[in-house]
Amino acid sequence: MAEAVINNEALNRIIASVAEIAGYIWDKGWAEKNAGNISVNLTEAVSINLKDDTLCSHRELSSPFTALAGQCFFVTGTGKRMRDIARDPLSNGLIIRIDDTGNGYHIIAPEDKNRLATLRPTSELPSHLAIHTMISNRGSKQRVVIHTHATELCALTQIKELCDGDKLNRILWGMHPETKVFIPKGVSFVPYLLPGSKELAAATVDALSKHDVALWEKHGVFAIGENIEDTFDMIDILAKSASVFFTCHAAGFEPEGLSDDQIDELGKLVF
Ligand code: 2HA
Ligand code: ZN
Repeated sequence: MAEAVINNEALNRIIASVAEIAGYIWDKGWAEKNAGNISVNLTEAVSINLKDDTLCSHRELSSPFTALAGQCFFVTGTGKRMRDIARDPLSNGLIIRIDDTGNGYHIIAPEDKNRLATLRPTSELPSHLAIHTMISNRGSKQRVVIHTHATELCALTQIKELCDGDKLNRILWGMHPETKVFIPKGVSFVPYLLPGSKELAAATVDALSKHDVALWEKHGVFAIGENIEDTFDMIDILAKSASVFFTCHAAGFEPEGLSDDQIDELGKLVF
């Protein structure tokens, strides 16, 4: 196996945070079976020094990611359950380094060859790497990408007349003051496309170039952030707003919502 030298302290902190948040996602009921996936750009946080990368297991990517050449990521494994990632993140996820051409990647960890035979990155790897490329190109500090099936947000995009960014934001901001405060740019709406497809990856990159959260029609949510806690919190806050909306409807009344002036006032708050 590869002679990879990893700065373990920084890495352990990040992996422990991934495990903690994966557990919350499971507890929330957003992660049936293998639903959802997480990736974290580790390039600056850890120094992974490949002494001999020819010894690492190498795989081709379905399309090249040249801008990410040499960058390292933690990615959850395809078919892996959030509840298992919470318990044992490095048996249910991988650390990969995009090779110097960007056409493939080396698997740095886990170092157990038997597990490597079956462990593959998330089926949404094209979306994750396309988003990391966009983030890397614009030089922002965001490092984390979370995809999950937040039930309340999935339900919102089942309402055809709400499938529009402006309409979704008006409802989400209106249901709770914290939503405008913590997600001031709101969400983008991505019309339904095949999961795992290049088309969905391209549409998601476009959506996340303007917002930190994208709602995938009838599927789930993608969010980007500087650390995994804050990224999860944005999804949690949005899910709260959606939950208030549905609770009011279930109780038989149309929620009044905050007024435009109240939402504008919240947008000016500085923390
Ligand atoms: O990881 O959620 O969209 C499984 C999925 C695919
Ligand atoms: Zn999904």
